[in-house]
This record gives sequence, structure tokens and C-alpha cells, in this order.
Amino acid sequence: MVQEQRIQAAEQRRDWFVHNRFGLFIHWGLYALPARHEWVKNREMLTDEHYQRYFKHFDPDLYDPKEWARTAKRAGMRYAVLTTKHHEGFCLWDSQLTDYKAPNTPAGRDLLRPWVEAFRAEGLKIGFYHSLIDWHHPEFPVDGLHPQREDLAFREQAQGRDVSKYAEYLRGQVRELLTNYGTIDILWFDFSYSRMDWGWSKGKGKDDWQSEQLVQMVHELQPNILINNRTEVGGDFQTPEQVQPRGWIQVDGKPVTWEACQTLNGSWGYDRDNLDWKSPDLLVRMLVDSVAKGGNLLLNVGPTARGEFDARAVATLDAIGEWMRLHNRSIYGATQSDFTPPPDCRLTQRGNRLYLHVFAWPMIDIYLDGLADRVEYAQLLNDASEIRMDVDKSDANTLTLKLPIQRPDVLVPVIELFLK
Ligand code: FUL
Repeated sequence: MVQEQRIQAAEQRRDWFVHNRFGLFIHWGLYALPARHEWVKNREMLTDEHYQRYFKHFDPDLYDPKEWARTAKRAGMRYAVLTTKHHEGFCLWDSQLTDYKAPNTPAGRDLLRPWVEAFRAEGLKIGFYHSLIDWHHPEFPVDGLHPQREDLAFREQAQGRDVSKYAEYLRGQVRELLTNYGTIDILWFDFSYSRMDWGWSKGKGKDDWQSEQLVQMVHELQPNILINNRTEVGGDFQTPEQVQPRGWIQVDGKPVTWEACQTLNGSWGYDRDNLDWKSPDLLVRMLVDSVAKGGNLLLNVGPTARGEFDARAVATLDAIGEWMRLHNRSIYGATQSDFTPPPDCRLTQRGNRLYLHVFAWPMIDIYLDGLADRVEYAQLLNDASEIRMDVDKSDANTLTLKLPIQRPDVLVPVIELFLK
């Protein structure tokens, strides 16, 4: 498929999203206190009574969303998505529909408003993550994922729950979020049962939370907002989670807008004892890989219960930011190229510039078939030093890039090719 068609595949409404390519995901809630994954309540089947200790002790005294926003900007991120409410049901904002919210903890205030203001002030687009499931709400069914699923007494007592009342609560909360915080650019709904292959979850999901009605309301309140695909009634973009797709994601044979979301260490919420951190090098490759396949990357940080990004997260984001400072031309506004990259490389394209991301630095040259008569000039992007080229006329229009023996000291070297 030609470049023009690819670009048209994204509607105008999504232009900013497709252009910006790189965003920050933030998972912050009561699970930051146990500090062992945001699913802790479910995984360890914690009772409400046990979990209440986190509500009682949630006191993020170092919370400074302006600092978060500056860190995101330094990393080259152009939008951010925050968990307004995760599966645990705790709300970061001053919802009028529940007492289970930040203002009623030692935090004592709406934590969402300053976040929105801080990120907007840094020029980032604003996204709200909102969980469609809720392990705290009294009408949410005790299903196969519920933390109290094996507690018979609890299940008995929870019988007769009316999920339609929950759906109404869900809509009410989303209405608050889309009415009281100005223009919101993304609504990132979660969870989607249909992604999973569990017997018990068949048919669950969109009817439980009345997705059609919910999505319609969202569009009425914020006509330009983008909604992800997890309501199970379509959506503006696909959301592969902790995987890089094999190529441009297609739905019904057509390339669609997509965004991979990735963690820093396998956990979305703050996970103190986890040592399995991805390197900045790997994360830059994931970003490049996404853009080279026509997609975005939403990279997650789980702040601590005191309200900070921990030092490991900041160091990683800063390293990515240093790469982005020198190489963002190959990311913003770029997309998959029609030219085929050589092995161990990823190719992105923006207008008449090609960006060759060299994942494995070869001992000698790089050969690009079909490009010999198309490229007018080539340079390393990090220092704008010329890359000499050879054209082998006897070959299949092969362009040879004469690489320096020493690999440039950047996470992923990029060669910028100017097409004729
Ligand atoms: C999943 C959730 O269950 C995870 O906790 C996380 O929020 C991820 C982005 O989506 O479905």
C-alpha cells in the first residue's frame, strides 16, 4: 500500500495522536501502598477490610504533577494518560457519586485537577484511563476476577447485585470526568473480557457496562475525544498490551490506528521489589518498532505512594529523552515506509526523508536494495555527519551505506536518507 493511503487511514480527528507517537501512561492508586502490582487485591484475594488500610494511609505528600509533566516532556512524550480509577474502584478525583475517593484519604483533595493543569501547561494532550470493572462497587458482580470470588459467605451476601445500577454509576462518573476538567483528548477504557479466553466471561462486558450508551454519551460530551477499543464496541485505536505487533495492525483487512502500551518492569502500578526493569535501549527499540509499523507507544510509570516517580523510572525516562532530543525527527509525524528495511533495522518515513534505525551495527556496510537512484544524501542523525554512499550499478539498484567502524554512542543509531 502506498504512503498516501496509509496516512489517510487515520482520520483527521486522530491526526495529532498519530503525529505525536509517544505518550506517558500513569498507573496511580491505592495499590501504590502495597507496592506489589496493581492487581494485588485480586491476586492475593484481599478483603475490603484488609484493603481499607491503604485508603486510610494514602498520603502522597510529595505529589508534584508539574514535576511529572516536566519529566514526561523531557522524555519526548507528547500526551499522557492517567488512571482516574483502576479496577480497585478508588477515584483520584472528587466524585460526587462515591466516598471512595482521594479527598477522603489523608491526601485530602482532588488529585486529578492539578494533574490535568500541569500536563496541559507543558503542552501535552490529556488522557483519562477509566476502569470498566470495579471491585469496590456494591453492585459490581462477583465474577471470576473478583477478589472475593472464592469467599462463599461474601458471594452469598453479594447475590442479587444489579449490574445495571453499576452501569449507571459508571456513566455518571465518566460524565463528571468529561464535564469538569475541560477538553479531554483520550478516554482509555479498560477492561475488555473478550480479549481473554475464559469460559465464565463469555458474553460479559459490553452489555454489563452498556457500552453503546456509554460511548454515545462520551461523544456528546466531548465530540473530538478519542476512545480506545476496550468498550468492545469499536473505538478509535487498538491497544496491544505488553506486546509489539508483527506489523501494522489490520482490522477487516485495513490498517488501523494503534498504540502499544508497555510497562517499565512488567507491573503497571508501583512494584517496589521488582528488579526486572527494561533497559532504555530496549524501550527506544519498542518506540521505533511501533512507529515503523504505523503505531504509537504509551509507556507506563507507576508512581510511589508518596507521589513521586521513583529514581529508576526517572533515569530510564531521561535516557530515552536524551535519545529523543537527537532523534525525534524519525518519530514525530513519521510512519511505516514502503521501502523494505535491511535485516536488524527499522525504517520510518516522513515525507521525503527515510530514517534507518540500525538495531545491530554491522562490521561493514549496509545494503539497501532498490534505493540506489532514489537517495540524494545520507547522514547520521545524532551529529549530522555525512554517510558516504556507493551505488553498485551491476546489482539490483543497491545503495551501499559506508558506515564508520565505530558505532555512534547513542541508544539506537539513525541514518537519515534524503530522497530525491
Ligand atoms: C489491563 C489492566 O488489567 C492492567 O492492570 C493495566 O491497567 C493494563 C493497561 O490494562 O487490562
